[in-house]
Amino acid sequence: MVVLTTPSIDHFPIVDNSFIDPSLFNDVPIIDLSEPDSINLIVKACEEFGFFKVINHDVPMEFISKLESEANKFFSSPLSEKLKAGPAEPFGYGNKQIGPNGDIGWVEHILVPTNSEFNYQKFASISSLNPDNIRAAVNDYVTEVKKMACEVLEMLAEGLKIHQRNVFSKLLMDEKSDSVFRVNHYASCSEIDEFNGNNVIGFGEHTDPQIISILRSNNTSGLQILLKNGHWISVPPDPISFFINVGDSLQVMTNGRFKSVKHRVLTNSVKSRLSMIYFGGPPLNEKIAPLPSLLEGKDSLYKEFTWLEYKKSAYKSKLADNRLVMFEKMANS
Ligand code: GA4
Repeated sequence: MVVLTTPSIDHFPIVDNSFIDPSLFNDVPIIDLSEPDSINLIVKACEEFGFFKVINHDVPMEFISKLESEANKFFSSPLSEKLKAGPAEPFGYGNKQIGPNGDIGWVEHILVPTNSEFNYQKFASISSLNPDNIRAAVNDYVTEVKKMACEVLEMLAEGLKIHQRNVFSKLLMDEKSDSVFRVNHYASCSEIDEFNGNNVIGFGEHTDPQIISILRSNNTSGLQILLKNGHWISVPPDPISFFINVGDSLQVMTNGRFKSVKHRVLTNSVKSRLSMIYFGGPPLNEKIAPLPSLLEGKDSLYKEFTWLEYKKSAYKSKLADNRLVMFEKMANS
Protein backbone atom coordinates (compact mmCIF):
# COMPACT_ATOMS: atom_id res chain seq x y z
CA MET A 1 0.00 0.00 0.00
CA VAL A 2 1.29 3.48 -0.83
CA VAL A 3 1.01 5.82 2.14
CA LEU A 4 0.90 9.47 1.18
CA THR A 5 2.43 11.56 3.91
CA THR A 6 2.47 15.32 4.03
CA PRO A 7 5.77 16.61 5.35
CA SER A 8 5.31 18.30 8.75
CA ILE A 9 5.72 22.06 9.05
CA ASP A 10 9.24 21.85 10.53
CA HIS A 11 10.45 20.24 7.31
CA PHE A 12 9.65 23.33 5.29
CA PRO A 13 12.36 25.78 4.42
CA ILE A 14 12.14 29.14 6.17
CA VAL A 15 13.68 32.49 5.28
CA ASP A 16 14.58 35.35 7.52
CA ASN A 17 12.70 38.17 5.91
CA SER A 18 13.40 40.85 8.49
CA PHE A 19 16.21 42.59 6.59
CA ILE A 20 14.10 43.47 3.55
CA ASP A 21 14.03 47.23 3.11
CA PRO A 22 10.39 48.36 2.53
CA SER A 23 11.60 51.45 0.64
CA LEU A 24 12.59 49.14 -2.20
CA PHE A 25 8.97 48.07 -2.81
CA ASN A 26 8.42 50.77 -5.37
CA ASP A 27 11.34 49.75 -7.55
CA VAL A 28 9.38 47.35 -9.77
CA PRO A 29 9.06 48.91 -13.25
CA ILE A 30 5.50 49.60 -14.40
CA ILE A 31 4.71 49.34 -18.08
CA ASP A 32 1.58 50.97 -19.45
CA LEU A 33 0.62 48.88 -22.47
CA SER A 34 -1.55 51.69 -23.83
CA GLU A 35 1.50 53.99 -24.07
CA PRO A 36 3.56 53.66 -27.28
CA ASP A 37 6.62 55.03 -25.43
CA SER A 38 6.74 51.98 -23.19
CA ILE A 39 8.90 50.06 -25.68
CA ASN A 40 12.14 51.51 -24.35
CA LEU A 41 11.05 51.13 -20.74
CA ILE A 42 10.17 47.50 -21.26
CA VAL A 43 13.60 46.73 -22.78
CA LYS A 44 15.26 48.50 -19.85
CA ALA A 45 13.12 46.54 -17.36
CA CYS A 46 14.17 43.23 -18.97
CA GLU A 47 17.83 44.25 -18.80
CA GLU A 48 17.80 45.63 -15.26
CA PHE A 49 15.29 43.37 -13.51
CA GLY A 50 14.05 40.67 -15.89
CA PHE A 51 10.72 41.63 -14.36
CA PHE A 52 8.00 44.27 -14.65
CA LYS A 53 4.36 44.98 -13.95
CA VAL A 54 1.89 45.57 -16.78
CA ILE A 55 -1.08 47.92 -16.50
CA ASN A 56 -3.75 48.90 -19.02
CA HIS A 57 -3.73 45.47 -20.65
CA ASP A 58 -6.72 44.19 -22.61
CA VAL A 59 -7.35 40.98 -20.66
CA PRO A 60 -11.02 41.14 -19.61
CA MET A 61 -11.50 41.08 -15.82
CA GLU A 62 -14.46 38.76 -16.43
CA PHE A 63 -12.11 35.95 -17.59
CA ILE A 64 -9.79 36.51 -14.65
CA SER A 65 -12.64 36.37 -12.12
CA LYS A 66 -14.23 33.29 -13.72
CA LEU A 67 -11.00 31.34 -13.50
CA GLU A 68 -10.28 32.58 -10.00
CA SER A 69 -13.67 31.38 -8.85
CA GLU A 70 -13.23 27.92 -10.43
CA ALA A 71 -9.76 27.68 -8.84
CA ASN A 72 -11.10 28.70 -5.41
CA LYS A 73 -13.81 26.05 -5.65
CA PHE A 74 -11.18 23.47 -6.54
CA PHE A 75 -8.73 24.34 -3.76
CA SER A 76 -11.43 24.55 -1.08
CA SER A 77 -12.55 20.98 -1.85
CA PRO A 78 -11.64 18.08 0.46
CA LEU A 79 -8.04 16.89 0.03
CA SER A 80 -9.26 13.37 -0.78
CA GLU A 81 -11.13 14.76 -3.83
CA LYS A 82 -8.23 16.93 -4.94
CA LEU A 83 -5.75 14.06 -4.71
CA LYS A 84 -7.81 12.18 -7.29
CA ALA A 85 -6.85 14.96 -9.75
CA GLY A 86 -3.20 13.94 -9.22
CA PRO A 87 -0.48 12.94 -9.60
CA ALA A 88 1.14 16.24 -10.58
CA GLU A 89 3.62 14.69 -13.02
CA PRO A 90 3.45 15.51 -15.78
CA PHE A 91 0.10 17.34 -15.36
CA GLY A 92 -2.64 17.54 -12.74
CA TYR A 93 -2.86 18.33 -9.01
CA GLY A 94 0.16 18.45 -6.75
CA ASN A 95 0.43 19.13 -3.02
CA LYS A 96 3.65 20.38 -1.32
CA GLN A 97 5.88 18.60 -3.85
CA ILE A 98 7.52 20.82 -6.49
CA GLY A 99 9.04 19.03 -9.46
CA PRO A 100 10.33 15.47 -9.40
CA ASN A 101 13.51 15.94 -7.33
CA GLY A 102 12.45 16.37 -3.73
CA ASP A 103 11.75 20.11 -3.58
CA ILE A 104 8.89 21.02 -1.26
CA GLY A 105 6.98 24.21 -0.50
CA TRP A 106 3.86 25.34 1.36
CA VAL A 107 1.80 25.23 -1.83
CA GLU A 108 -0.66 23.13 -3.76
CA HIS A 109 -1.07 23.50 -7.49
CA ILE A 110 -2.67 22.53 -10.75
CA LEU A 111 -0.52 22.28 -13.87
CA VAL A 112 -1.97 21.82 -17.38
CA PRO A 113 -0.56 22.02 -20.92
CA THR A 114 -2.02 24.76 -23.11
CA ASN A 115 -1.48 23.23 -26.56
CA SER A 116 -1.35 19.46 -26.15
CA GLU A 117 -4.29 17.36 -25.07
CA PHE A 118 -5.24 17.30 -21.43
CA ASN A 119 -8.09 15.28 -20.05
CA TYR A 120 -10.06 17.63 -17.80
CA GLN A 121 -12.08 14.63 -16.62
CA LYS A 122 -9.23 14.35 -14.09
CA PHE A 123 -11.23 17.02 -12.21
CA ALA A 124 -14.44 14.98 -12.23
CA SER A 125 -13.73 13.90 -8.64
CA ILE A 126 -14.41 17.44 -7.38
CA SER A 127 -18.08 17.46 -6.47
CA SER A 128 -18.46 21.26 -6.72
CA LEU A 129 -16.92 21.46 -10.19
CA ASN A 130 -17.75 20.62 -13.77
CA PRO A 131 -14.62 19.65 -15.77
CA ASP A 132 -16.01 21.34 -18.91
CA ASN A 133 -16.36 24.62 -17.01
CA ILE A 134 -12.74 24.46 -15.85
CA ARG A 135 -11.59 23.70 -19.37
CA ALA A 136 -13.55 26.67 -20.73
CA ALA A 137 -12.32 29.02 -17.97
CA VAL A 138 -8.68 28.00 -18.58
CA ASN A 139 -9.00 28.29 -22.37
CA ASP A 140 -10.64 31.72 -22.28
CA TYR A 141 -8.08 33.06 -19.84
CA VAL A 142 -5.05 31.55 -21.56
CA THR A 143 -6.14 32.78 -25.02
CA GLU A 144 -6.24 36.37 -23.77
CA VAL A 145 -3.07 36.20 -21.71
CA LYS A 146 -1.18 34.58 -24.57
CA LYS A 147 -2.28 37.47 -26.82
CA MET A 148 -0.88 39.92 -24.31
CA ALA A 149 2.34 37.90 -23.97
CA CYS A 150 2.78 38.05 -27.76
CA GLU A 151 2.16 41.79 -27.80
CA VAL A 152 4.84 42.26 -25.12
CA LEU A 153 7.28 40.00 -27.01
CA GLU A 154 6.68 41.98 -30.21
CA MET A 155 7.37 45.23 -28.38
CA LEU A 156 10.59 43.69 -27.09
CA ALA A 157 11.66 42.60 -30.58
CA GLU A 158 11.01 46.10 -31.85
CA GLY A 159 12.85 47.66 -28.92
CA LEU A 160 15.83 45.41 -29.67
CA LYS A 161 15.69 46.57 -33.33
CA ILE A 162 15.13 43.05 -34.61
CA HIS A 163 13.65 43.14 -38.14
CA GLN A 164 11.43 40.13 -37.60
CA ARG A 165 8.90 41.53 -35.14
CA ASN A 166 7.46 38.10 -34.38
CA VAL A 167 10.81 36.40 -33.74
CA PHE A 168 9.80 35.59 -30.14
CA SER A 169 6.01 35.65 -30.37
CA LYS A 170 5.90 33.11 -33.21
CA LEU A 171 7.28 30.50 -30.78
CA LEU A 172 4.24 30.93 -28.52
CA MET A 173 1.86 31.10 -31.52
CA ASP A 174 3.23 27.83 -32.97
CA GLU A 175 0.63 25.09 -32.57
CA LYS A 176 3.39 22.88 -31.12
CA SER A 177 4.47 25.53 -28.59
CA ASP A 178 5.27 23.78 -25.31
CA SER A 179 3.48 26.25 -23.05
CA VAL A 180 1.98 25.39 -19.68
CA PHE A 181 -0.44 26.95 -17.27
CA ARG A 182 -0.23 26.70 -13.50
CA VAL A 183 -2.43 27.78 -10.62
CA ASN A 184 -0.72 27.95 -7.22
CA HIS A 185 -2.61 28.09 -3.94
CA TYR A 186 -0.68 29.09 -0.82
CA ALA A 187 -2.84 28.46 2.23
CA SER A 188 -2.18 30.89 5.07
CA CYS A 189 0.53 29.54 7.31
CA SER A 190 0.24 30.75 10.88
CA GLU A 191 2.67 28.27 12.42
CA ILE A 192 5.62 30.59 11.93
CA ASP A 193 6.02 33.94 13.62
CA GLU A 194 6.05 36.30 10.68
CA PHE A 195 6.53 39.30 12.95
CA ASN A 196 9.90 37.99 13.99
CA GLY A 197 10.81 38.10 10.34
CA ASN A 198 10.46 34.42 9.62
CA ASN A 199 8.35 33.11 6.76
CA VAL A 200 7.77 29.62 5.51
CA ILE A 201 8.69 29.27 1.87
CA GLY A 202 5.72 28.69 -0.42
CA PHE A 203 7.76 28.31 -3.60
CA GLY A 204 11.53 28.34 -3.30
CA GLU A 205 13.85 30.54 -5.31
CA HIS A 206 14.19 29.66 -8.97
CA THR A 207 14.25 31.02 -12.49
CA ASP A 208 11.58 30.04 -15.01
CA PRO A 209 12.76 27.89 -17.90
CA GLN A 210 10.55 29.22 -20.71
CA ILE A 211 10.62 32.43 -22.77
CA ILE A 212 8.19 34.50 -20.76
CA SER A 213 5.95 34.04 -17.70
CA ILE A 214 2.79 36.06 -17.10
CA LEU A 215 1.53 36.05 -13.52
CA ARG A 216 -1.67 37.30 -11.97
CA SER A 217 -2.37 36.96 -8.25
CA ASN A 218 -5.08 37.83 -5.78
CA ASN A 219 -4.46 40.62 -3.30
CA THR A 220 -2.14 38.62 -1.01
CA SER A 221 1.57 39.46 -0.94
CA GLY A 222 4.34 36.87 -1.08
CA LEU A 223 6.18 37.25 -4.37
CA GLN A 224 9.77 38.42 -4.13
CA ILE A 225 12.39 38.99 -6.79
CA LEU A 226 16.17 39.02 -6.49
CA LEU A 227 17.86 42.20 -7.65
CA LYS A 228 21.24 42.30 -9.40
CA ASN A 229 22.75 43.70 -6.18
CA GLY A 230 21.83 40.49 -4.35
CA HIS A 231 18.87 41.92 -2.40
CA TRP A 232 15.41 40.40 -2.38
CA ILE A 233 12.50 42.80 -2.75
CA SER A 234 8.83 42.13 -2.12
CA VAL A 235 6.44 42.79 -4.97
CA PRO A 236 3.19 44.36 -3.69
CA PRO A 237 0.22 42.39 -5.07
CA ASP A 238 -2.08 43.99 -7.62
CA PRO A 239 -5.00 41.82 -8.75
CA ILE A 240 -5.89 43.99 -11.75
CA SER A 241 -2.38 43.97 -13.21
CA PHE A 242 0.00 41.33 -14.51
CA PHE A 243 3.58 40.63 -13.53
CA ILE A 244 5.88 39.45 -16.26
CA ASN A 245 9.26 37.81 -16.05
CA VAL A 246 11.97 36.87 -18.49
CA GLY A 247 12.66 33.13 -18.62
CA ASP A 248 15.94 31.28 -19.24
CA SER A 249 15.16 30.80 -22.96
CA LEU A 250 14.77 34.54 -23.55
CA GLN A 251 17.97 35.19 -21.64
CA VAL A 252 19.78 32.87 -24.07
CA MET A 253 18.10 34.27 -27.20
CA THR A 254 19.21 37.78 -26.17
CA ASN A 255 22.72 36.47 -25.34
CA GLY A 256 22.30 37.42 -21.71
CA ARG A 257 21.09 40.97 -22.37
CA PHE A 258 17.75 40.17 -20.75
CA LYS A 259 17.94 38.54 -17.33
CA SER A 260 15.93 35.53 -16.26
CA VAL A 261 15.01 36.77 -12.80
CA LYS A 262 15.28 34.65 -9.65
CA HIS A 263 12.05 34.80 -7.70
CA ARG A 264 10.32 33.03 -4.81
CA VAL A 265 7.07 33.13 -2.86
CA LEU A 266 6.78 33.40 0.93
CA THR A 267 3.60 32.40 2.73
CA ASN A 268 1.39 34.83 4.57
CA SER A 269 0.34 34.07 8.14
CA VAL A 270 -3.27 35.27 7.74
CA LYS A 271 -4.30 35.30 4.10
CA SER A 272 -4.12 32.70 1.38
CA ARG A 273 -2.53 33.57 -1.94
CA LEU A 274 -3.78 32.40 -5.32
CA SER A 275 -1.64 32.96 -8.40
CA MET A 276 -2.09 31.89 -12.00
CA ILE A 277 0.86 31.77 -14.35
CA TYR A 278 1.07 31.27 -18.07
CA PHE A 279 4.52 29.99 -19.06
CA GLY A 280 5.08 30.69 -22.77
CA GLY A 281 7.55 28.16 -24.15
CA PRO A 282 8.85 27.19 -27.61
CA PRO A 283 8.13 23.94 -29.48
CA LEU A 284 10.19 20.98 -28.21
CA ASN A 285 12.35 20.77 -31.36
CA GLU A 286 13.10 24.52 -31.42
CA LYS A 287 16.78 25.44 -31.36
CA ILE A 288 17.50 27.97 -28.64
CA ALA A 289 20.52 30.19 -29.31
CA PRO A 290 21.39 33.91 -29.29
CA LEU A 291 19.80 35.74 -32.23
CA PRO A 292 22.54 36.60 -34.75
CA SER A 293 21.43 40.23 -34.97
CA LEU A 294 21.98 40.63 -31.23
CA LEU A 295 25.53 39.33 -31.32
CA GLU A 296 26.97 42.27 -33.28
CA GLY A 297 30.42 40.75 -33.41
CA LYS A 298 30.30 39.62 -29.78
CA ASP A 299 30.79 35.96 -28.90
CA SER A 300 27.81 33.83 -28.09
CA LEU A 301 27.70 33.07 -24.37
CA TYR A 302 25.75 29.85 -24.94
CA LYS A 303 26.02 26.61 -26.86
CA GLU A 304 22.99 25.96 -29.02
CA PHE A 305 20.44 23.52 -27.58
CA THR A 306 16.91 22.42 -28.30
CA TRP A 307 14.11 23.15 -25.85
CA LEU A 308 13.73 19.38 -25.41
CA GLU A 309 17.41 19.08 -24.40
CA TYR A 310 16.99 21.91 -21.90
CA LYS A 311 13.84 20.33 -20.47
CA LYS A 312 15.46 16.92 -20.06
CA SER A 313 18.24 18.45 -18.00
CA ALA A 314 15.84 20.80 -16.14
CA TYR A 315 13.78 17.88 -14.90
CA LYS A 316 16.96 16.41 -13.35
CA SER A 317 17.70 19.66 -11.52
CA LYS A 318 16.65 20.99 -8.12
CA LEU A 319 14.44 24.06 -8.12
CA ALA A 320 17.16 26.53 -7.04
CA ASP A 321 19.78 25.27 -9.52
CA ASN A 322 21.11 27.44 -12.32
CA ARG A 323 19.86 25.45 -15.30
CA LEU A 324 21.82 27.41 -17.89
CA VAL A 325 25.37 26.75 -16.61
CA MET A 326 25.60 23.52 -18.54
CA PHE A 327 24.83 25.39 -21.76
CA GLU A 328 27.28 28.23 -21.14
CA LYS A 329 30.34 28.44 -23.35
CA MET A 330 33.69 28.48 -21.59
CA ALA A 331 35.73 31.57 -22.35
CA ASN A 332 37.77 30.94 -25.55
CA SER A 333 35.87 27.80 -26.52
C1 GA4 B 1 9.44 26.36 -12.45
C2 GA4 B 1 8.39 27.11 -13.29
C3 GA4 B 1 7.11 26.30 -13.52
O1 GA4 B 1 6.30 26.29 -12.34
C4 GA4 B 1 7.42 24.83 -13.95
C5 GA4 B 1 8.20 24.21 -12.80
C6 GA4 B 1 8.56 22.73 -12.93
C7 GA4 B 1 7.60 21.83 -12.16
O2 GA4 B 1 7.11 22.23 -11.11
O3 GA4 B 1 7.40 20.70 -12.61
C8 GA4 B 1 10.04 22.59 -12.48
C9 GA4 B 1 10.53 24.05 -12.23
C10 GA4 B 1 9.54 24.91 -12.97
C11 GA4 B 1 11.98 24.31 -12.68
C12 GA4 B 1 12.92 23.09 -12.81
C13 GA4 B 1 12.23 21.74 -12.80
C14 GA4 B 1 10.89 21.89 -13.51
C15 GA4 B 1 10.34 21.75 -11.25
C16 GA4 B 1 11.80 21.44 -11.41
C17 GA4 B 1 12.59 21.02 -10.44
C18 GA4 B 1 6.15 24.10 -14.35
C19 GA4 B 1 8.47 24.84 -15.00
O4 GA4 B 1 8.32 24.81 -16.19
O5 GA4 B 1 9.73 24.86 -14.42
